[in-house]
Amino acid sequence: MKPITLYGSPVSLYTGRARSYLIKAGIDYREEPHSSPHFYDVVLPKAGDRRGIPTIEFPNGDVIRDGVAIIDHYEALSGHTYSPTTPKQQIVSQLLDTIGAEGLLRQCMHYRWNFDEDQEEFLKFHFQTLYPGEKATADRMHFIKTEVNPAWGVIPEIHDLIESTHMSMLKVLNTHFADYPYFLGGRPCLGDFGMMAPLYGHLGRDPKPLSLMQQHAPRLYRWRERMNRPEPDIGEFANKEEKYLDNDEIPDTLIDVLKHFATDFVPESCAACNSINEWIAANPDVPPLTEVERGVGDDAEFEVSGRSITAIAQPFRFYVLKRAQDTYDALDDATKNEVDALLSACNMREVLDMRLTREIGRHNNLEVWL
Ligand SMILES: N[C@@H](CCC(=O)N[C@@H](CS)C(=O)NCC(=O)O)C(=O)O
Repeated sequence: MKPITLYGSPVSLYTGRARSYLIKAGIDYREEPHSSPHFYDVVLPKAGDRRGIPTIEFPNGDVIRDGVAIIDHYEALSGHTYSPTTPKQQIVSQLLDTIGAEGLLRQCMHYRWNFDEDQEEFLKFHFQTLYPGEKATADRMHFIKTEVNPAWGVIPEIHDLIESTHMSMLKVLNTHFADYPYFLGGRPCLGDFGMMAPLYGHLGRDPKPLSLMQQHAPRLYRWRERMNRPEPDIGEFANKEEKYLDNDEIPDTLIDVLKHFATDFVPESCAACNSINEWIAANPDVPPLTEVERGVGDDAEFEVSGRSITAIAQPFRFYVLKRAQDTYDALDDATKNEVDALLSACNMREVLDMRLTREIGRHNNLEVWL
């Protein structure tokens, strides 16, 4: 069988999630940038005309755009090999997937764009590949620094907060991965792949945050290495069983990780949900199958550790989060109580109630309002 093509980049946040999945699932692929005439002329029209990575192209010409959709495709084909089947582990995996893909953007963007002395040349090289030509490269880098960063709340006033949050995150993740090779034991779950989005392309590879991870969180660095290797790569652990923990266990070290994420993820999700729902209420005439924009409505305004942050409200976060909410809704009352207790202990219970009032689906390779 011919390999599939993965349009992506080593520096891309979202490519990191799909690539790791393809490696672990043993799917033969070849990676290339999304800047070729073939991509623009042949692939892009099949990708809903939305230029983005990761996008994959099959040998027969079929195309899937979006990392979540790529993993959904292979999970459906394989009988959901990387989706835990017990309720707490399934919900935690889906939550980690959401937080990884959408909840750590400020750390990712700060450590990418605010350390020029350490990494300007590195970034220039990579962005040249994606946006060929000196001017196109410089324009794109300038645009991200001056437009995207502030829109996502990365402003000088909170650089210190982002950095202290990052150092605490390294600590809790390092402690977890000292005891377990993956989030849920001896085998990666969807949450591991979601977490590879921020923790590989940006925070585990750009020179500045890479050195922080290697110095302060060597066991987390090993996980990030392990996640891009086809074998389990768990030789240093006494327990070499390649399976999720027994009895639907969520270890204390993972509760500490989730508690850490809650400090930022819960207030931002709450504010974004309110803002998007206000927009939905004010725009009832948006026709079904309209593309969901990256940000809608007023910016989300919220507080983290007593500091005010403003960031665009991104519906995609809730498209992914809905999976955990759907899993919860399908449980019987006794199991719901157990999940409630677990998520309360993680300060995360509220996220199960943060729901958009209009559903998001997929059509023509785009996320759309249904
Ligand atoms: N929801 C998408 C997001 C993909 C995305 O935003 N990718 C970024 C790079 S990490 C991108 O493609 N930016 C625009 C571009 O490079 O053309 C996914 O999960 O795959």
